[in-house]
Amino acid sequence: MSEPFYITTAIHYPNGKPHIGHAYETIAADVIARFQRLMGRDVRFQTGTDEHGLKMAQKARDLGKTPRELADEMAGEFKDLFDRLDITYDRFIRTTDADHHQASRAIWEAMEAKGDLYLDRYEGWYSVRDEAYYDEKELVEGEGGEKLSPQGTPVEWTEEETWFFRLSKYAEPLLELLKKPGFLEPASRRNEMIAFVEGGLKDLSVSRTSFDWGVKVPGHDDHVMYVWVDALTNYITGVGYPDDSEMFRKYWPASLHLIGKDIVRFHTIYWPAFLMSADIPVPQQVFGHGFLLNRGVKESKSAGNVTDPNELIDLFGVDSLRYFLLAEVVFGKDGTYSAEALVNKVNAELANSFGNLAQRTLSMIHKNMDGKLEAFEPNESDKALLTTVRDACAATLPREFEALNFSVGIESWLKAVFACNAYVDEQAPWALKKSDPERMKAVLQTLFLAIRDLAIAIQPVVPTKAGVVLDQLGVTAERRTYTDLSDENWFGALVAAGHVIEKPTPAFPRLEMPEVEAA
Ligand code: ME8
Repeated sequence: MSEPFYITTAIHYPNGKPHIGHAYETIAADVIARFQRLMGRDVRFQTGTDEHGLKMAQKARDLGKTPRELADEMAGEFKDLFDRLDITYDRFIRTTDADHHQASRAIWEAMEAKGDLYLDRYEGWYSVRDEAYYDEKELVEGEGGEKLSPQGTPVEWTEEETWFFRLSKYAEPLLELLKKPGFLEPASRRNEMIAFVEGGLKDLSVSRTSFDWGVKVPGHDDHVMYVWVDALTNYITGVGYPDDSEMFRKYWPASLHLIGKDIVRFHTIYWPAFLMSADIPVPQQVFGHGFLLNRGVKESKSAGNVTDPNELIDLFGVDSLRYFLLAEVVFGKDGTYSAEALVNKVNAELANSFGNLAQRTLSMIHKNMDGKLEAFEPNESDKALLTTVRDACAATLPREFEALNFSVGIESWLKAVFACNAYVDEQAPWALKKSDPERMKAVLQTLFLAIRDLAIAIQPVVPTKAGVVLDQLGVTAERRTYTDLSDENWFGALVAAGHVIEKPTPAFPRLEMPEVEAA
């Protein structure tokens, strides 16, 4: 039986249209999901929308809509975008789903049964933008002397009767968890969380009475749960909690919660504490990726500098966007986006290097060999090239992707592409056509084998385009996993089947820079 792998993204606030940061996180999660499937794991992948809370309620009120109307409209935008981006999620969860309310009440009851919930009065600071409580000592001063959250968002003084969760009780096990290698990655995010716990944990206010857009607290209809309690619970709703189902046993604890660096506290302190309280195992890993900056400025709805990912897809295509984001940004660090950078990188690396390699090789096989493949004996330089390519595709790239070092994995792949192009220049198959036709065939077919490895390896990043190349090569859909890379009989079978290489059309055409609108 294959090993289960459960991956989740954060669930997105549908208080506006999705921006490129949302696309970035979900694409990265999809690359991981596809990679793990190709490694033979039994993957479950969940994404969705976080629809409750004051932020949603206030935004809907400003727009003259009900929160439900706003959530329906925007959840649709997120889902449509993820479908356009070829995101292979198994479930798109909405926190307004009925099974999610049931799961949220169940975890609440489990925490209550543990004696970890009590009623008291909350007095303190709250940021609606972050949906977060802050301690006085965490606040910073704005330009006009106003108090701001450490994230720079406005805070308001709040006083109301709320339920509290005994977070303070979990300081020791949380410290142990945070220090466990691999739990919180990248490691650079660990110290901040450890310092937060060591600074003293206060009990957490986990319900609200001043509005009612949320999951009702069991037995106390005048309280709704603090939005993060139900939001985090989405991860277990999606695998069948509270039922002790086969699905839950198979996929929980999650292998990986992929989230942005701004919400690490919620995922590595609050969430594990809720789970410990409810006697549910904690996730295996939380990875806090960096922010995507639009020419150096943080993309966000409130900052008004959002690039519509749909526009980027229209301009450049899905696979170009996926490739750029994964190859350009060091995963875990912040990254910068611009149309020029995207066009330049995609043209240099996909169109001119890999695309051109595949196009030239297949055209020459089509033209000079009537598209027919033959058994051949590779010489030393052919073997050396194939070893270089195989190492990159079957060893380095998978190892780096497993460790979520996407840009490093892609770099090793690209080096292998460059090695192929250098080999083409050295061997000059066009010249061999007259001087040594047998040698020309060996050269072209060596390249054919290399391109197959390269296309298989890069599938998680550019699934459609890699699929086009694999179709042109004649690699059947069920023989495209990382394990298939080491199947040495594959080429012989293709030759025996009399596969013919048709006249290829370029899988990676060059991108044009869009016209710049006058400022
Ligand atoms: O935080 N670059 O939702 P959200 C990269 N509902 N990633 C970004 C980004 C940017 N410019 N802006 C946002 C929430 N993100 C909660 C999560 S999970 C139980 C609840 C990331 O819509 C952000 O870090 O504000 C988060 O991981 C995700 O997008 C959704 O952000």
